[in-house]
Order: sequence, then structure tokens, then C-alpha cells
Amino acid sequence: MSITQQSRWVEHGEHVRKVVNDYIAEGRFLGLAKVDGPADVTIAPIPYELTTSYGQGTADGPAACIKASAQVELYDDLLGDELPANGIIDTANPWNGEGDNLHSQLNGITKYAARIYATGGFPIFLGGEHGILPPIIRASPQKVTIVQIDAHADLRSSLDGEPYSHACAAARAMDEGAIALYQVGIRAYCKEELERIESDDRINTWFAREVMSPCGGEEKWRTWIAAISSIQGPVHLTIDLDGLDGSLVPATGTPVPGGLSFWHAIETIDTLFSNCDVISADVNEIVAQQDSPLTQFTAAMLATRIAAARIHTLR
Ligand SMILES: [Mn+2]
Repeated sequence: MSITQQSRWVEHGEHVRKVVNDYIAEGRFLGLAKVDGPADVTIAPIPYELTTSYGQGTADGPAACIKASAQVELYDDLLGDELPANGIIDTANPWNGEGDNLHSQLNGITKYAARIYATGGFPIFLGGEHGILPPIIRASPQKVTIVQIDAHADLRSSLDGEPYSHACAAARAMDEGAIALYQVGIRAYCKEELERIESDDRINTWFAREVMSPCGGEEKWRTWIAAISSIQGPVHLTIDLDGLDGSLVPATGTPVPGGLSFWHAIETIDTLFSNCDVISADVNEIVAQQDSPLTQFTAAMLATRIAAARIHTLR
């Protein structure tokens, strides 16, 4: 237990009623110890990595993110208070990794996600590669519109013959019954994906080239904010870290230049929670960066804002 964590627990003794012991408190999001009562937010680590095509290490990502979260400031400007701000943020035991092939693993993730949804806490799944999205959508208790931050469209019918590759996450999630898809930050895609974007009315894409343009990008960005503000029905937010500029997340599997700023991601989160019925979220493609904790810290900051925005809606 670090001194920082210990003093944090003491400071938040009013909200965090007991620290069971070092073992249980170890590996908990924001360093918050387990407390009694139903969780408002449940952090659910899914260390899944099977089809990553380029970089590797997403299986270690959730743990790295949780470790980095101990350094995130608890004060949140939306809440005007320090997390958990009278709420309860729980950290679930991770998905156990069972299954000796891709499909049994995906089925296992579906069952795991269903159990997390059933707890009633707002789920924030930490991945793991983006292939976790289709089983999460399959487990969702309601049909959702997906809002996706990503460098890649993830709309291929298959990659290297595998339809459940992370490169097909959005396409498979649509197959699992998602109502519609809003994606932003997209800047790496193949011709097949562009054709799907242009031909499928349910898919709405804001390209990074447009929203990040030095000439007129802000205007295009406003159309994104307006569009997601008016989404009706339940929403699942999926943040592939590579949607952010590669400089913010250099360790993610496929870092791509020309991506969104941190504040674009925060504004997307805030807009969704203040206008829509967001029922769950995931932050994926987290990889533990070795030379600096930047990648996992960025992931932890995003998950923290999602948790804060959710707790804010409960007020
Ligand atoms: Mn992706």
C-alpha cells in the first residue's frame, strides 16, 4: 500500500467506510476500498487479447490502468467534489480469461458482462482489445446506440479470415443488434469500410480529418456534438484509446497520428451524459506503457470522467 493510497483512504473515510485489508484494496480503481452497498459505478476489467494484429499487451492494460488510477486527482470539476462524492465506485473481479479458443472466450466475456450489468452498477469495462465490444453488446439488457471514439472504423467483415477480430468490432456489434452507430476520430479504414459507412443508414461517421482540420474543424466538431446530443434511447459509449492522438497513447496497439485531443473525448463524454441515457461504457486497447505511465494514465483519466459524469446524473 503506498502512502498516497493510504492517505487517500483516510481522507475519504466518510465515503469509504472500511478498508478490508491490503490484499483486497490492492488493484481497486482510484485506490478506493470496497464499501458496503450497491455500487453506482462498477469498474469491470476484461484482460482479453487474442486477435491483436500489430502491437501487443492489451491483456495487461486493465491492471495497468487501475494501478495508474491511484494517481488520478479525485476532485472533479463537474461534480465540484472529490470522488466518489457520496457515490460508490466498485471494482469487480476481472474476467477470468477462461476459454481455449476465441469463441469460448467471447462467450465467457458475454456471461461476465451480463453478470456485471445484473449488479445494477453502471458498468465501465476496461479492455483488453476492442474485440470485447460485440460480447458486451450481446450481454446488454437493452438495445443500444453505440457511440465510438476510434482511429479505425472497425467495420470490416473480417480480418485475416476472422470476423471477430478487433478490426471488426463495430461491424459485429451492429450484427449483435445495436440500433445505430456514431463514430468519431476515424482516420484509418479500408475501401470496404468506407463503402459500408456510405451505404448503411445506421452508421454515422465523423472523420478525424474533418473534425481536427485547422480550417473549419471546430464547425464540424459542433455537428458531432449536436448529433450525439439528440440520440434517443439507451447508449453504450466505447472508447478505443487509439481514437486519441497517438502522442497521448503511444503504447496502444496501433497508435495513429492526427487523432482527437483529450478534451474532445471529455466533451463527448460530458455531452452524452448530460443529454442521453448512457447505460454502459468501455475503455479499450489499453496497453501498459513501460517508459512512462502516459497511456494507462490517459485511460484512467477517461474512465474517471465517465464515473464522475455518471454519478453526476444521479444527483
Ligand atoms: Mn477499435
